[in-house]
Amino acid sequence: MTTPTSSPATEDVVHWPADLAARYRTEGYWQGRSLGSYVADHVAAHPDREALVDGDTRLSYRQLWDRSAALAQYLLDLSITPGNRILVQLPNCWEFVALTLACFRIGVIPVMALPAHRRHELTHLAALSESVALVVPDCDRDTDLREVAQQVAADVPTIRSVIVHGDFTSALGEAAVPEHSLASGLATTARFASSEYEPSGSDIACFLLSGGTTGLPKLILRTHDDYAYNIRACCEVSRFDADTVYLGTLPSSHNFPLACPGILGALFVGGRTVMLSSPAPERALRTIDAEAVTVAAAVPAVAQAWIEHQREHGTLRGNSFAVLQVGGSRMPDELAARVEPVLGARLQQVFGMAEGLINMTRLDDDSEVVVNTQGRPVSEADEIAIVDEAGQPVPDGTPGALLTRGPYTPRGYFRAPDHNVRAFTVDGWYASGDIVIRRPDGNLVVAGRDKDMINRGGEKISAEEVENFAYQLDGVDMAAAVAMPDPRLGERVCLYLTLTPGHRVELDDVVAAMDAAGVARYKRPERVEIVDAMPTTKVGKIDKKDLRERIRDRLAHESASRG
Ligand code: OOB
Repeated sequence: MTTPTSSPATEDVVHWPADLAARYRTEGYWQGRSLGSYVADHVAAHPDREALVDGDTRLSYRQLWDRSAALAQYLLDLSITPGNRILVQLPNCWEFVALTLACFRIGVIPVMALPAHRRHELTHLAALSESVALVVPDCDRDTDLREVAQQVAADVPTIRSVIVHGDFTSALGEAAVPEHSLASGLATTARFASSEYEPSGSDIACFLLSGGTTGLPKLILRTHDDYAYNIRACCEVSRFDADTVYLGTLPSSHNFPLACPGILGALFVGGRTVMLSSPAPERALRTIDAEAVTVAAAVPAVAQAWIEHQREHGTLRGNSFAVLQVGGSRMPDELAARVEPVLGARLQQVFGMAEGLINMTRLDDDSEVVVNTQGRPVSEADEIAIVDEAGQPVPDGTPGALLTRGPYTPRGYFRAPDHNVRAFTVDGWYASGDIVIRRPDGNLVVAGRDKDMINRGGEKISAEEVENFAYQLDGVDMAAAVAMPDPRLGERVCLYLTLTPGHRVELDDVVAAMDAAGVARYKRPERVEIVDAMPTTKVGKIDKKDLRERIRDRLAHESASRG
């Protein structure tokens, strides 16, 4: 342990109770192995089998393993050592997989930032995790991420280096810390002894990000043991095997495409992953045929785009495509019913969370279940409770708040004791904030939520975070961000404001304030409604239910009057 930041302090981490941890070990849920070791088995068994495809790059298990060793050595050479955190923000590319494996092999902990994150989010995540390095692409659309990374490094004293993927040659304005290139990392000769670095099952494997009901995302600590079980349980339910060809097209740092079973799942079973930088329908459907993809994962908005594209253009002609997993936000039943007839792939609904619990419909469920429910827990060791406002269990068929515990659902967020008190019960149940109905057959239907979040096509936006930006504007008295329905994305952000007399605030002003603060674009409100007063509940809180209904009715009225 070479620096003060080399391992998180124990008080920052909430562990499973010792008796339960012992049970999870004895019963084989936790196998005491590092995530990398599961992939290593396949490297040894069939080194030449193809593991990863990204455009023209095709890597066998052996080649992927060697590249991850080179990157691991590179991290070590940069004095990034076991227990250190690094903030990783990469698009879907083979280097993401090689780097993730590199971290898993030597116990460096990747913090899985999203490609859309900008200075505001990256600074918070780097500071909270005390990251020692940032790994970024050179740019994302029109944003120079090298510049952004240096701004973050200037604000977060633990950061010692920035590692750039892509063009690295042009001069940089002002550098707070030295830049290095991922390409030179890949050219490094590995010299480290694997056995010296092999993490144990209880070591931290990675940090995922919470969907965000509070101002800024919380960090979810996943251990090698629990995440490996998450992946294995999902592989079993999704029947992943050596013949699986998985299309990784949702942003890989999300739990769903990463580990449910996702990219890592395909590598756990000796299958193959095809990385695609965007889920745009034409290319995605062509890739499914060209690479004989068997399974893909999509959010409902992406599934809808694929279905429409297929109907119009008939792009998909082959017959490899067996399963389309859909999750991240509620899939309308009518859309669910169109998947198999149009795309020829069986639908698997996935209702999961980065905090743990994953529910899935089963591949041999009746169509009625697959179309109308979001499935059931993937593990027999998952505990779920559906409760009313007093915390009492509700009968099947009645909506209630979903609580969960289990071998891959951690007991607390990292360094968030105050928030943990609210998000977890004293008995360690995680309050998901989802309102669900359990049917007598055990399948769950997501009926709503009681968390203050907007789910924009699977991307989660904290209402509080948007409101905080509105409050920075002159003349804003009260602000309330709510979901407004959208036929494509499911929901978008509508911001209700009350203003001090004589002031004017428009959508552009809010967006400009968020842009100036370096906030990810997907969090931008897309409509502002000015009202004289906010409706309030009996206890005097802003009545968001009322606001959601108002904007829903208004949109319906506007669309009716457009004809
Ligand atoms: C996935 O993970 P997160 O952490 O981005 O978001 C979790 C939340 C859930 O609590 C729920 O509110 C919503 O996203 N959600 C769904 C859903 N899947 C997720 N709501 C309705 N229907 C669904 N099928 O989104 C995630 C993680 C792993 C696998 C799949 C999704």
